Amino acid sequence: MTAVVSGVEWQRSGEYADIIYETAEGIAKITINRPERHNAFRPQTLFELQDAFNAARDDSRVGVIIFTGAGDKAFCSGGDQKIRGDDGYIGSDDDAVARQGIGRLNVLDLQVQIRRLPKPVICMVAGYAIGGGHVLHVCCDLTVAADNARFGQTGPKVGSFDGGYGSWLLAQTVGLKKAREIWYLCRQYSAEEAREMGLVNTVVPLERLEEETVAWAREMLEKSPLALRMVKGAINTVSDGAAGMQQFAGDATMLYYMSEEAQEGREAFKEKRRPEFDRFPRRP
Ligand code: S0N
Repeated sequence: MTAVVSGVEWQRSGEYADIIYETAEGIAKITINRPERHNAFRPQTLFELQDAFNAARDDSRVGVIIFTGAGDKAFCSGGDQKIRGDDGYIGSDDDAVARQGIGRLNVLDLQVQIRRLPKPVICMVAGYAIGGGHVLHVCCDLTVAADNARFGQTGPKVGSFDGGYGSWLLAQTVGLKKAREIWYLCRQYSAEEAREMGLVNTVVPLERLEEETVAWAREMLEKSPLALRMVKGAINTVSDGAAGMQQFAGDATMLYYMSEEAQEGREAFKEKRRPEFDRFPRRP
């Protein structure tokens, strides 16, 4: 199915109940599609999001991902409080774990996936980015907000908290004092206030939201994909500690594999000869 929005011919694919996956011009757009609950997520939403982010990662035509919510009332209002059990969110009947009565907190896997994905992810926010939905926007590389956007955490008001990226990555983004204010007081902040505290990159009129977000994506698509990958990894390495280092080191190995020097080692093994590494400079 094709939909033309802001001059972009989005091509829909995948069989999903809670999300929409579309691609166009090297961009993947992933939309949470539960507007009747302000795009709150349930376990199935998160499994589908993980699948779509994987599809975008594996598609070599895709260079940038836009993550958004359906409608103009909310990007995402966090975990679906109406299906929250006593130990997490209770999934649907076809979920074997849910059938045992065990809840899930699988948003954490999605947060890590967004951080590890070696392509820029832009969060496109119209309306609310609240609770776990706010944390998802914090995990994205960039945020483009509409002028009707509202940001905030609700955890201490509704009996939850995010002590991971939702706390310390937020603190790294807006500073310790502001992060404490956001969590302790559970206030909502306008798009302009969010921009002033460095929580979003830009604010645009609602009617220009997608056009502007696509323009940012196109600008990045003109840049070197490997350079973007390494910069994303480098920035996240500092805040992700050893796990970030592991990702960054893996990227270094990938770049090494791409060198003639590494390929000489592989060829020598296959040809059962000594590798001729003296052909390569011992760089200063
Ligand atoms: C966003 C708010 C402020 C909007 O208010 P407004 O405009 O008055 O609209 P409403 O009438 O309230 O909402 C419209 C309809 O949407 C439903 N709805 C909204 N949010 C949710 C939600 N989160 N869950 C279920 N339904 C929701 C409303 O109920 C309404 O539908 P009707 O009329 O049919 O009832 C306002 O809606 C609001 O405050 N929403 C709740 C925000 C919230 O508290 N979210 C949850 C916060 N907690 C988390 O997200 C969990 C944290 C987390 O993800 C996590 C972190 C670490 C480890 C694990 C986890 C984990 O839990 O997985």
